[in-house]
Amino acid sequence: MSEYRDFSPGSGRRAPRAAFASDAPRIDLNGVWRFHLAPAPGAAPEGSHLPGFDDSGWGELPVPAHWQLHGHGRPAYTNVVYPFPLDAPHPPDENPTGCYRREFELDPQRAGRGGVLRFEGVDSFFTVWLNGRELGCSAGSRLPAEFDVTGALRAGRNVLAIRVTQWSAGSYLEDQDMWWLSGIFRDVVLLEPPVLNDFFVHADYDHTTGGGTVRIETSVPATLTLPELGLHGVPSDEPHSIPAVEPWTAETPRLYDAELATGGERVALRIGFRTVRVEDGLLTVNGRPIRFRGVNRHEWHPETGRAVSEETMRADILLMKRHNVNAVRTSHYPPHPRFLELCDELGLWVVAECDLETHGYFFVDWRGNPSADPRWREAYLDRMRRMVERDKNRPSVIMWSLGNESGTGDNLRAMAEWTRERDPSRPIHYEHDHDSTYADVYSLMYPPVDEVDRIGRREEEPLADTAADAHRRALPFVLCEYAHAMGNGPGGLSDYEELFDRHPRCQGGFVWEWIDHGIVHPEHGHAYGGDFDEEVHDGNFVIDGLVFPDRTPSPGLIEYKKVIEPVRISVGGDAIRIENRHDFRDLSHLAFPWTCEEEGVVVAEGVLEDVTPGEVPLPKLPELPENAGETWLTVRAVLAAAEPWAPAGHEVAWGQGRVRPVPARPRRPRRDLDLDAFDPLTGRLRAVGGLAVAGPRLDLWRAPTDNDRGGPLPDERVWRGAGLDRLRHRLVGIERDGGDVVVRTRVAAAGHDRAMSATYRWSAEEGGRLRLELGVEPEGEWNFALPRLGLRMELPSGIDRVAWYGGGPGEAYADSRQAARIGRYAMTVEEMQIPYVFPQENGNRMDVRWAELTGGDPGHGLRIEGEPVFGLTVRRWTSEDLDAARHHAELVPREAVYVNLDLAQNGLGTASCGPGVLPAYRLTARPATFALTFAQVTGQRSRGAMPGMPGTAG
Ligand code: IPT
Repeated sequence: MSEYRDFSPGSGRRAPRAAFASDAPRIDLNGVWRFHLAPAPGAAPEGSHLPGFDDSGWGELPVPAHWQLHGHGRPAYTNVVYPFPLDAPHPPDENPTGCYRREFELDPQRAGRGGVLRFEGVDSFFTVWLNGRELGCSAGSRLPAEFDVTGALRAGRNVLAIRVTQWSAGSYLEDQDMWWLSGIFRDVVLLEPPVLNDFFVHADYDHTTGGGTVRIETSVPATLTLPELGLHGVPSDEPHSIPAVEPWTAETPRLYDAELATGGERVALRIGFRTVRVEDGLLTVNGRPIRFRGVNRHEWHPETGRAVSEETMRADILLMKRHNVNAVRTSHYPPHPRFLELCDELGLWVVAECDLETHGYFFVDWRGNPSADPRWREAYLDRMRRMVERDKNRPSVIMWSLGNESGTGDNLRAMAEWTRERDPSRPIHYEHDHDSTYADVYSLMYPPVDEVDRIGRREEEPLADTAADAHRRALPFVLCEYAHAMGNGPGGLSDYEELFDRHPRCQGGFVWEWIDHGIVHPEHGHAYGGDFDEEVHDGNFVIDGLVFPDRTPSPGLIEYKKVIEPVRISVGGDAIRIENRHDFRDLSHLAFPWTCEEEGVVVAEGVLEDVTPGEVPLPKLPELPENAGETWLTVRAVLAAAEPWAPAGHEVAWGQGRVRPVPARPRRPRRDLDLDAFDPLTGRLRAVGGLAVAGPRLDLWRAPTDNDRGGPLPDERVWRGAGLDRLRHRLVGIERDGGDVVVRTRVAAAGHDRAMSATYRWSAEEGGRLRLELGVEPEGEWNFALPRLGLRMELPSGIDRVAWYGGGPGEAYADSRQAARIGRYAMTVEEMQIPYVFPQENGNRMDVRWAELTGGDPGHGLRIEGEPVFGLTVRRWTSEDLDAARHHAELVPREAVYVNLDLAQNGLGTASCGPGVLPAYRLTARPATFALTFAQVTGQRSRGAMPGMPGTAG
């Protein structure tokens, strides 16, 4: 039981083999176990591995589970830094040790047949005893381990004891950016030893002939039956050519049911025919280059951590497929094996990554990195073997990844060499080998767009070694991580997508990452690093997913869905252009309904017939009256029939184009405006009609996003340094000019001489309308991007509904706005909020033409019209409240509604890990004018908020 601190990956284990279920009997050992957490391995209760031990004083713990999520010890989060000294292979002395015990009964008739005890995942090191006999031990948390129990198994009562150490030598190889969570967190099962111990399916597809070949290497001779292809009881080990098969792809996950038989045993399997190659500098499947529209997926559930149910695995895949995601990198360890079977079934490309990361050595310049230390060689190879052997029969797995962020070294090379030998059918990925000496694809994380562009043209910076350079330059390129989805963002997805479209070499990438790893917490809602008083931690860096911890899609996923849509629909001029961006499928599974909306109200609809890629003429639209409003044609691509991952009618893609412009606004007769409408001390408007307001005034501040807070020189630091979070407004003058009222102010922060002069020209128009023209003039040096440029006002708290015509339904920012479509929407103020786990700027609706904010009482409302558009944010707390809060649960509604009306906001970028806001989306300070009209809503209900209005949400 001392191996937890040596280099060896384990002892007493069976050789790794494929994951599969035969019809051999099995005993499921999941369930409630007796449990005791000792403070260190040496403190485990004496004799607690022996059958006679009295465990009546122990508690209970479910298997699979992490003990920290059941009241024993506490979760801890670090990204790169190890939470213990770099002292390999020694774990720290404070090494909580979980002692597990359970009994099971064995039918006496079965006892003689022996057994195999299989663990799918134990974090981080464990030793197993059956009936007091030590069977062996194993490290490698997210990898299976099997033990032969034949000599130890008894008829009747059996006692299984497991001791799991939280830390081990293996922990040095498991420094992934995630929570440190321990225990038996995947299934445990006792199998009758299978006759057929292992097999390796080779099922290739020849795209030139449409034929396939199947051959299955087996550990003992077996026969293969594949009824659909006319194979009945043929020797499995011989190649069988099939003249015509339907190939497996992520878009068309065609699986053939088959059966291997040997002795009396049968193994059901599902075979997918496909061929993966790197040829002519491209990664191809079945002869065609593919595009990754991927995500990095950690296994996560906010209540059970990395112990995830099949239901959760399926939920992930369905959500991915419904958001046009076609690929998963299993960052940074093999997932539960069932997940990969579901990927086979539902169709996702998988880059299967080994359970390996030594990132914390970065902080000591990679001194002592295990990747380059021969003493760790066996542990590295062991991890790779266990993954490849387990998952080799999954058609969805098209690439093996050696691990993540583990520097370089011969142990990695050895993993690659072994893998190439064992499975030449799949290319090898490893990002941190920047010279790609042992990888088959060139891969980077978080490069800026200009670098991706150079790589796309195969014009990247040369390597010193010309042979190595020639090798790498000939490889396909993927982004194993890009677009860090932390908090509000990522911005700039479409800029990457354009490069993937432009350069065949750029075969897409994997957004970092799929899910926020928040942990359900009684006080905080969702906890992140530091919430468990960890000594070292990395705060909310673990909250960086495209879905919230509860798997609600965040706006980042909605944007990604739009950016990567497999059909591009552009509506413009006098035609609709349809581009098929699938790698394999045509458009026959889609229907193309269209709607024509005048100011967001449907005036005509229909369905385009027989759509093929290319130009489709515009449908015949109704004649609209001379004074009709702005009109848009929206064409959608929806599933014509249900697919296993979504119902018929599910929207895959859409495009919109304006078919009639915004009508010219008639200038309304002006009235004289009374100075009394303004606060004489501040110059702020006091009411719109009968509705009391704290009138609009210049606002430059937003609660910094995680991306604003990232990068070498975070925007946030610049903004706070310039005092944008504490601007003061000085009234310079308020005067009548003709019938208008002109309010001049100077807006600046303590200690600074830079200022914005803001001039508000108010005019009264017929019908109680108030038009505001804001002129902004920067004074002094404003050599940085502004968070926002606009107005903030306060309305009475009775306002609770927002209806608008413009971009929606979700939030949008300059570099994350593809998913916003022009329409008419209605929501409550609460529904306008995006509940980022770590509070920050959110909820901006772009391109708003008009909005009506109303409450229960007649007349209790405000209409705002843009000239032509504005950005709209409505919330019950201020930007300052958002800025101060650390968890969503801390946001408490105030007795007012705060409304931001923006001319523009800065983009989002992805600087929390990666490049900041691109120049095109940066909001630079320059003289600007901005006009809006305000009017009291007098009807019972605003017209925008009418229920049942087509094109509305919420
Ligand atoms: C990169 C890691 O591979 C990933 O695990 C995660 O930590 C991500 O960053 C950030 O969330 S490594 C980083 C140094 C680019």
